[in-house]
Amino acid sequence: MKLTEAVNAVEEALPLRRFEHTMRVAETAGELASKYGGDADAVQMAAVLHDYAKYRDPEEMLQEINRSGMFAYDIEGYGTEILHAFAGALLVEKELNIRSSVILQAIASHTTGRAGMSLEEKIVFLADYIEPGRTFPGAEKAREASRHSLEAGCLEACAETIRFLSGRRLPIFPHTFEAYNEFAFMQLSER
Ligand code: DGI
Ligand code: FE
Ligand code: FE
Repeated sequence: MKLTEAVNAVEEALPLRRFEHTMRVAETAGELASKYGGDADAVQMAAVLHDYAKYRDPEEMLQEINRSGMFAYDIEGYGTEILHAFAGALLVEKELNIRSSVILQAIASHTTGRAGMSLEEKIVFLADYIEPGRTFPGAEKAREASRHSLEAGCLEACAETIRFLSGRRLPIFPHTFEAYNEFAFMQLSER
């Protein structure tokens, strides 16, 4: 699939505001890829498709995820917000015939992150967090850190997400903690 075809597919799948967010994520991801490297084409494609499943029915997404065997444990209790990332990867493979594991993995981890993210995954994860339309607390700090390194930016994004969720006493997906720890260890070893 060509990038322009992917743009058309998400324009159809998403309301305008979400489509505009998607385009800003793609632009931000492009900037990060030119600064930090990675497969720029894969990064672009993953950024364009990252929220493809955002407006699907949570029950259907959960079924899709459970059927895939992607997780050995039940992820239902972590809430519906994280489902679109995992389901998105499964659905772009199924519906849009995307086969690149680099692209699929970057879509799957864009919400929760995970330990051991590839360069491309880190870029999409961070771009989603710092695109210019993001005004929540922590976005500016993550933007600032991302000028220093990709990992420093990801650390801010993980830390703020954990703060946000724990502040609301919401469950936090283990991948987010694992990603946070990896980036925190890295930061410590640099001091
Ligand atoms: O899809 P976007 O809005 O562009 O951004 P996103 O994919 O990062 O989703 C953000 C939402 O996901 C936000 O409401 C917080 C939620 N979220 C992120 N990580 C976790 C989480 N929710 C739970 N319960 N656990 C997580 O680890
Ligand atoms: Fe998302
Ligand atoms: Fe997004």
